[in-house]
Amino acid sequence: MTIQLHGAAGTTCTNRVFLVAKELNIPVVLVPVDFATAEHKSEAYLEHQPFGQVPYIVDNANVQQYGGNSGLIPKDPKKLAKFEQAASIEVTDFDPHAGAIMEKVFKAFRGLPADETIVAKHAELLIDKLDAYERILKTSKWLAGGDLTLADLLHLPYGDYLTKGGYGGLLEDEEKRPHVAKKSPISRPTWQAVQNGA
Ligand SMILES: N[C@@H](CCC(=O)N[C@@H](CS)C(=O)NCC(=O)O)C(=O)O
Repeated sequence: MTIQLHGAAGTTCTNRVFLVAKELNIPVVLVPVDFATAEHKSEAYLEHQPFGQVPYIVDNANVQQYGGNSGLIPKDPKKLAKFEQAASIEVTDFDPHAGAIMEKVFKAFRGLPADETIVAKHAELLIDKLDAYERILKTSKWLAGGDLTLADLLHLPYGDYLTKGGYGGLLEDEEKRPHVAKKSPISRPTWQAVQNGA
């Protein structure tokens, strides 16, 4: 049975799972969750995702079997440690700031004004963080070393909202952060497919 991805198209967390499924050639079908009616907060939904967040997947097979040899999560202990570090950097140093800027886009969807002071503060903090990314990528092909890992892919959906929020220049500044600008996996066909909803 095809795996069901219960999520909201266009949300970063849904797109992350969608992207990884595509990288691993796993067929998934998107089952839309209606944010407008707060379906993700309904009792029925909370049985699957106790935090009332998207996405969750329904898979009758064993989820662990996927991606085992894909290299997206390295097996070698040293490479695994580097991967854990890179994934942690994404979650703690990138997502909170990109996420705050992303709120601007989501508020605009709902016709609400963004708190520009908060957005500007996080953009400022993000610049510092991206300088650190530049230091990493100056000597490393990808975030966790010589091979592309899940950590590099995790970057894309939030990065996309930086662009949509008018802050894409931070990622594309070839003068200030040439390695960040050049080493993005943004051109991967799988990411293009996710963006096209395919
Ligand atoms: N750890 C969860 C986080 C999921 C998450 O934060 N989802 C957001 C969308 S990107 C959400 O559903 N937000 C709505 C809410 O929290 O009410 C995951 O990675 O799947």
